[in-house]
Amino acid sequence: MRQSLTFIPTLREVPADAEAKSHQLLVRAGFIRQNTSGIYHYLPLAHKVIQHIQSIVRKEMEKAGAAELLMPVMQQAEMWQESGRWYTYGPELMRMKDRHGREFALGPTHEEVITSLVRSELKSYKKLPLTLYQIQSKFRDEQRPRFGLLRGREFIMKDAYSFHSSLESLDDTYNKMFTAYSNIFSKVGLDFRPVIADSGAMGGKDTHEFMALSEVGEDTIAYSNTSSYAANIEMAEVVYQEEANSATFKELEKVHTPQVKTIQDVAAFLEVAPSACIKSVLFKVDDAYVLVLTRGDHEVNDVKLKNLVGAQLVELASREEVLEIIGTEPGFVGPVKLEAEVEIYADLAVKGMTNAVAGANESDFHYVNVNPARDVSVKEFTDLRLIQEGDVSPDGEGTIQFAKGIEVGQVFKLGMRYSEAMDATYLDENGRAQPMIMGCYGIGISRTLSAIVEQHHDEKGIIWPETVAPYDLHLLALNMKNDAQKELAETLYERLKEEGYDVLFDDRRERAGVKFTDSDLIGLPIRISCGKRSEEGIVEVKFRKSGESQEVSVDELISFIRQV
Ligand code: 9G3
Repeated sequence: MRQSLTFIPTLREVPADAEAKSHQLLVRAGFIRQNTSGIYHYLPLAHKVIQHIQSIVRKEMEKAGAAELLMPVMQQAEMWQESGRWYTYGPELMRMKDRHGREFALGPTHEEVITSLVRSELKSYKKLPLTLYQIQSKFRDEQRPRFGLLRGREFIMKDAYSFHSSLESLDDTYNKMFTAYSNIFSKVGLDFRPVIADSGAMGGKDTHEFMALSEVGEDTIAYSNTSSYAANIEMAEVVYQEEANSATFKELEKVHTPQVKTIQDVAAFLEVAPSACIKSVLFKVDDAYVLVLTRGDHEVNDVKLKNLVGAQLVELASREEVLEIIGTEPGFVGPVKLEAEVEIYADLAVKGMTNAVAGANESDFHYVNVNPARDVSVKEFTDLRLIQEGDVSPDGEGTIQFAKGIEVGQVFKLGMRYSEAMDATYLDENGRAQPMIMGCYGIGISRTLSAIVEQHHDEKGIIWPETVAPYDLHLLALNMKNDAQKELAETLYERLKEEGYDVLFDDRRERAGVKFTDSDLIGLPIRISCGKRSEEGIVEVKFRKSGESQEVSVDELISFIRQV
């Protein structure tokens, strides 16, 4: 493609509203432009990268036995009402009306749509398993779109759905998809980790997220420094070593702690370690309240709490609610002699505590010498805390470290969550109607593009892995007014295309400096410059990643390029 014909509006200055590096570079290098908040144009170079990513995805979907289709973006409200999600999703679900006033959702995902298609077409167990996928724009009205394509309101997703007559068959497809995802993210050049994740509102049980490591990632990954264990921090279970604690229980005693509220302040005031304090936090779970106890130096993992009590909604009780339910202000709440009718759950680490400090449920007072076994009626001791760096890895190998990740893919075992709600059944070998067992599998295509840039750039611009680079080669005629340089470049342009290379030819009437700067920004793997030595048939070949360059005679150029 000639640069004088295409559309690559590069910028010198960094766009003010772009925080993430990938957002800055994709805008400066002329790959994307924002239309409005969270909604982007994919300009020609970005569109090429998207096509490369999609073709890698399609090859792996084919290997996994998935067939591509394309479903409607406009989704009748009735389907969402059948699954119940019409009522559980809020403003994030884009809704619209047609000319007859009928309600629709703009597809954020397609569980309802694919289930309604398959249930009307597929009747016999002989037709299972079936895996279908599409690559399509999705719509989610994010409250805070940010970081360019990383969190948009309209984005491109590959979403696949599988249908089974047995859990074994689901496992088989899940594993095939897991392998396909690992191949895809390796091929596009991402440093990624599959992590154990929480299925959240999706229902179903097993799920893994594929995380591209990056400081701008919104998710925290807990991973072992010696084994392959990795989990979304929400899901990382904590391994407890019961410490033998032979301390004798001392007499419970109420002490005056005027305006001393936080664990740090209480510990300092009473001259004990935070780990000798019990933190008591009131949560609202759906429309009930529970008191959760953790050791003073630990944090409650509210996803574990949510899964424990089976709530839809888990949130911290407000100051007003604490005053109303417990009768004292936050900071003096505790589990001892609690009048309030709230259940008390405690993290396992609390079980072994002796002679601990806790709020006295009275402003300006705490208890010392609290022994949970004697003084507290705990409904259940269980793993309720957030894992911390340095903890033992749950698989027993190594210790936990944290990393930030960008979720670029997710695989779910859905079970019968949708087939039961929508009566999607098949006739089994005995002619009995059974709900289909489902799985679903997503890749954020546009998010993957940004994640690649996050991991592949330097201060001069993007460094595209050659598997997804918009073009293989960047051919520059440094001075188009110089006949020797222009002729040589034109000749090479034709030759390289004949050899099957995808070539971006900078034939613009611009100064060499502008061409070099743009070329470094755009980040194609190899740059061929026709400059001063064009008369001698010598060009400069430069590698974007290593920065190395060397002079090559044109008659060796093709074989040189081929070998690299
Ligand atoms: C909605 C809205 C936002 C959503 C969803 C539904 C996320 C929703 C989860 C999934 C699960 C899988 C198939 C591909 C892989 C991921 N955000 N999810 O269901 F209505 Cl507004 O999308 N779907």
